[in-house]
Amino acid sequence: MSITLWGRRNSANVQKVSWLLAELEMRYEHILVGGSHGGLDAPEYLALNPNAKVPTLRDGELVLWESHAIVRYLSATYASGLLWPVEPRDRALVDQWTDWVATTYQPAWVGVFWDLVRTPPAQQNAEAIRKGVAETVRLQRMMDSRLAEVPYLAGEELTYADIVAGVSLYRWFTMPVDRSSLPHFEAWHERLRARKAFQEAVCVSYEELVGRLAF
Ligand SMILES: N[C@@H](CCC(=O)N[C@@H](CS)C(=O)NCC(=O)O)C(=O)O
Repeated sequence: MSITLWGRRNSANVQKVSWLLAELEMRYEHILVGGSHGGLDAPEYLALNPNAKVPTLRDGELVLWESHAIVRYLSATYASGLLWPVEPRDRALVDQWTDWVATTYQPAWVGVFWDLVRTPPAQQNAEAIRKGVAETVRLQRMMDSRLAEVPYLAGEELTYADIVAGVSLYRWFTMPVDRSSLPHFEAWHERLRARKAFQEAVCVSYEELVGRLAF
């Protein structure tokens, strides 16, 4: 087994993969590309990932891009029954929340991050920020209701659904937003934050992204 991960540490999509690899205590080579590191338009990178984004993962002969495909592959291969349930009914719940993150939650919270953190203050649109925060909180309220019943999004155990959603937490709780009180969502944040793998992969400074729209 020889695993290589390409991507910058302050990318939320890369953090899904590095968090998961840290949970599994897997050894891998990490090549820093994207953002201020550049390299995404290099022919050798485009040959691996024609989408010219991070993350990209190589495991032996297999090359994969799209963060959710990567976490699903790693979980199925190296964490079956752990981060990837075996029963189809349990697995379906993991994928329900994972797809919801891709289509609904991540566009909302990342939109707020771009409008509020990446956009220089002089160019910010207060109304867009207000709407983005309201939508993100509405979606977090959905998670709060779910997390009132179970400790993790898909049930009793941590799965990759928590990882793809949970990469939002460090940024959300450090951004200057008006956060509503959501006790079960906050308790889930505490549970995830207690994990060494979360601290290593997700609690990463995003200082170089502040006021920077370039990448
Ligand atoms: N849907 C893709 C999105 C990938 C993506 O947009 N990555 C961003 C970073 S989060 C990127 O590569 N931006 C250009 C850069 O970092 O230079 C995934 O989940 O992997």
